[in-house]
Amino acid sequence: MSRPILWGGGTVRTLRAHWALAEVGVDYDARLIGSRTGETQTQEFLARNPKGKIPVLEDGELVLTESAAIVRYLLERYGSGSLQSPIERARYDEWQSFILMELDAHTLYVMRKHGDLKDLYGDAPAAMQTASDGFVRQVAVADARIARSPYLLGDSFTGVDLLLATCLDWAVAYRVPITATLDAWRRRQRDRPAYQAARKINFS
Ligand SMILES: N[C@@H](CCC(=O)N[C@@H](CS)C(=O)NCC(=O)O)C(=O)O
Repeated sequence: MSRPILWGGGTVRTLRAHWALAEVGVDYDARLIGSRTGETQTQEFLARNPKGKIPVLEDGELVLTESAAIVRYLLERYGSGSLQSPIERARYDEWQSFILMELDAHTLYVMRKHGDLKDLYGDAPAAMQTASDGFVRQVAVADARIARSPYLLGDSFTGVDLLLATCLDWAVAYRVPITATLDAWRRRQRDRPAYQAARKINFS
């Protein structure tokens, strides 16, 4: 079978997919098209993802969009430990929904819209502040969890740890204050060789 192809680079969401590929050690072709460059709007790309967004993974017949779905697929398809029981899968889904909605979409992405992209979405200092405060309030549950467990689901690194670490990186880049516990945990994830390798490719 041909090597997987990963489309997209340069953002936190594309980093998630590169990181998952590095974790499982699969060789792949990186097509490092960028966000808001016009490269996500070509016929060639839209044929793969009509949403016009990166990342996109191609693996054989499978064309998969959405960074969290790509992470979960890669770790389950090529990784050593997959989620075994309905309860483990439920807990994974619970963390994944929380991270994508409360940390990524409702707070950090609001800051992106009214910060970096304010020319498009409008300057809204109050929205920036409430989003930052909202992140701090919501992420407290992850803080409490990792204060008593090495990873969100227990003793092993899973896709939801990868998603959380990327949101913490994103928060730090936006100067959202995070606790010493969260920052130490984030730094431990950044020490993973797969994270380092993925960052080099994603931000090259
Ligand atoms: N929910 C999607 C969001 C993907 C997304 O919004 N990607 C942005 C870059 S981070 C993008 O491709 N925007 C279109 C563009 O900028 O051309 C995911 O997590 O994969």
